[in-house]
Amino acid sequence: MALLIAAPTRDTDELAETLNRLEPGADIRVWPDAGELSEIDFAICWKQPEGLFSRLPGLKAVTSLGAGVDGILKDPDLPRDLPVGRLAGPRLASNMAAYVTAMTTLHWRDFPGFMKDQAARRWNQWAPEHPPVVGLMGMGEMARMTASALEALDTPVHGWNRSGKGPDTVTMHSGDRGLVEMAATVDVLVCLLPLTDQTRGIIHAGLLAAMKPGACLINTGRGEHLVEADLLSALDAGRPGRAILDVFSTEPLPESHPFWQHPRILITPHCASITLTEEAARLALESWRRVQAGKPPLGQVEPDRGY
Ligand code: OXD
Repeated sequence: MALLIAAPTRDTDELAETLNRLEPGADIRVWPDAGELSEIDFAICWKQPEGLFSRLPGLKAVTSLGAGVDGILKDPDLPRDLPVGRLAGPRLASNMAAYVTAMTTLHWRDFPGFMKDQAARRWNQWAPEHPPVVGLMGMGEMARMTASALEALDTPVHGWNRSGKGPDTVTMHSGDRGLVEMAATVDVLVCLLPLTDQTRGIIHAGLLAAMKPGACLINTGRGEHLVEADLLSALDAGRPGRAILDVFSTEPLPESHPFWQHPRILITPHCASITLTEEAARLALESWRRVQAGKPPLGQVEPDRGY
């Protein structure tokens, strides 16, 4: 029985070292040095190599090296009945809440404006009258903690998901019309959705045009939620007035990408909330033990639903 790490874009050596430290003697292998492939019964994957799953006949379950499973579920070689889990530690939701709250505040209090004032030695005292109204696309664990953090700042929170169900304190919306209505109501629209066939390209010209002039779009879901060309035209039209993007269709964002230079786009490098190595290793070992005991992996997802 062996655990395979197949995550070529991540620091796999550090993860392997941590797994070995936490579980001395465990058979931990790192792709492409994977040894006899039939011995592998559990895999931790992130942007795994093409064709990997068809080469692992003894695989009992796979887990994503993070909260999102889109990269695993879209793999054409994934066996349909293979249990898929995710590693979402307790810090993931609180880090996301911190990021969204910070970025909402940056927009609302216009900190980029104060930085320009400072550069020009200009004393421009002002503060907004009201807190911003925030709309959260998605109402999973990360969105719920984000909603609580925003509410602590007296921020009215709206939410959108498939069922229209959410915490009592959040004004919920659902359906295509509900999403447009929410976008038209809020000052800050935040995408926290999982990437599925239904949510790919969900932030397109039509939705952006519904936003209030000067509003802010924050995307911490996946780059593919946003139609990138539509955002550039929408910013030119002033709806939204600013975009804060943590995720991109191609990562790392290519040096030639027009987002880098755009005066009203703030870029962070997919760091809003990441599963850190120690936490990932502990959760992965727990998940592996569960699978060996005949239980589902931690955070098992429903492949047909996509999360
Ligand atoms: C994740 C991510 O899915 O980092 O965990 O985006």
